[in-house]
Amino acid sequence: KSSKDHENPAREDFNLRNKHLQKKIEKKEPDFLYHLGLVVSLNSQTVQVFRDIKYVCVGGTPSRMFEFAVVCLGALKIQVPAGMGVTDLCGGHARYVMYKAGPVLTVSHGMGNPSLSIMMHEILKLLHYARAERGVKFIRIGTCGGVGVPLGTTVITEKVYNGLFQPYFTQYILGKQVQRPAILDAGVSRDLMHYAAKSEMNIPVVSGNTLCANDFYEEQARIDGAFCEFNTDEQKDFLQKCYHAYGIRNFEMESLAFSAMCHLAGVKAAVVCVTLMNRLESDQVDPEVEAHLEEWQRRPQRIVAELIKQEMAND
Ligand code: R2B
Repeated sequence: KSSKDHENPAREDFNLRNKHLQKKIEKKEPDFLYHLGLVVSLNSQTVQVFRDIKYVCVGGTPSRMFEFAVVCLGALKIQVPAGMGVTDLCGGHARYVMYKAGPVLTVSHGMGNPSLSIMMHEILKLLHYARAERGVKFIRIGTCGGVGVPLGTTVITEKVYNGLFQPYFTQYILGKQVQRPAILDAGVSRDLMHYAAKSEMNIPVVSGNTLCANDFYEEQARIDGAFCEFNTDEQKDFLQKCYHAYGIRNFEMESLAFSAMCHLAGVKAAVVCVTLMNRLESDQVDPEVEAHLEEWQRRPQRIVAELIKQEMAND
């Protein structure tokens, strides 16, 4: 660290609690971020481009994250040099895609906590090697199943629960269960809610709790999977319990690992997802939703882009 870095608290390292990684860095050994397809080391040329990142926005699909990078370029009025498109910054054979729009990094994470967690390890290390600001905000934008809210509603998550209604992400490490608190940043969520609720946005939005499942079918109380060993009364009881006893307004599959890893790294995080169905009414996405899908999927993007635009204007 330079002495200047010590003066600026925002330049503190991420909480990467890994003494082995620290040794690797001290020995100036390169690190292969295999799933991003990048070989990096502290301050190396490859990582310099990530140094000014202030927002990391993640979402399931590559195309949505490309789209969001384009949305951010527009919101921040950033011109891409002529002839240069928005290009994927991941290397060959990568499992994810990653785009940069000024201070915003948009990254795909695939489906489920395990897929997201691999991306998070490598992105956190990448930002650490780049000496990016610890004040960076992580925001997940995605789709989900709503619970008791109209289709197309955007849910901004307050608390995240696992399938046992516990607010932590469980990992099995060296044959033991390790429970990591799944904590989001109330301030970022509140700011997102503020921008989302502006009348000109015209976006139905609620703040509520999220159940993060490790499966799309049985763990989300669907009866239309290849297997189902409960009846429809049990299904209804569970869904009612989610809504009334736990304030759950949506189901998705990544917010546990996302919030727990952000909390562990000491970065602020929020989750903004649009509902494609109401689980109190159906298990499947209605084919008629197809006509609205594009506009609905843009809703979390518009809210997050507005937050970024306003914050960057006040920076
Ligand atoms: C929402 O949509 C996907 C499942 O269809 C999953 O990634 C999620 O959380």
